[in-house]
Amino acid sequence: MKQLFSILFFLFCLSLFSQEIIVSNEHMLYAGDKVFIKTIITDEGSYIVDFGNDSQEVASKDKDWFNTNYLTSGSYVARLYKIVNGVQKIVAIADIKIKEKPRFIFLVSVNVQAYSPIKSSGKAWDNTFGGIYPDIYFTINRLKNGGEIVSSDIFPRVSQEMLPKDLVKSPIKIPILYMEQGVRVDFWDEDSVTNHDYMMGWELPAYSFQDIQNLTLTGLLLEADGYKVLLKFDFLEGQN
Ligand SMILES: [Ca+2]
Repeated sequence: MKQLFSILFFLFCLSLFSQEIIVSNEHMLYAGDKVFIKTIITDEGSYIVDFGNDSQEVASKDKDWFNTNYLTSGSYVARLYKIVNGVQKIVAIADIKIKEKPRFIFLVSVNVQAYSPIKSSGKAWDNTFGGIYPDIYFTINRLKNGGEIVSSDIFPRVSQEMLPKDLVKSPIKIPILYMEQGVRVDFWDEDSVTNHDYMMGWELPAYSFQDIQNLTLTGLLLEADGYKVLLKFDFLEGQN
């Protein structure tokens, strides 16, 4: 019984005085990105956190948030040292894995959830022999220099009842650089006889790499004038 109490007391002391290093944006760590690191220090002692990339900072109970970056991909170890009588003693470590920054992002889904049932002129999308529904496709162009990145397949006669409709059959590869410079996405009704009818478009502004990472988590909902389209992006591990 006495031994059990000793063990419990030991564990209690350990929890009270244990120090930790936590890497906050752990799910996506790319070379060159800002990496947030938090130390958990429960006493008033002097500490040094070594990020494992040749940089160190003083840490304490009151200074516990840090950011650093790792310029090349690979495995790193961050260490927290406590300074006791001038001697550094490791009290916590954290493994940090840095991935190569991808050069491409993939558009994996373009989900049309709503579109205006009539053209801006007030007429149905197609004439009587073509049916009243639009034959939808989309294009993506660079904002800079206007070059076309993709023109999708045509999805014939997409009725309101068919919604939501995904217009991506296989992932579309887009250079990160283009996303960083900005792109625009436009939706069209294909017409074989006359000019294609313009449906709706959006300008996607210049993104930072951090914004692009967020897109892969949250997608991008485009909405205006009766149109609603959800774009989903992914880095598709191993395809860069
Ligand atoms: Ca048409």
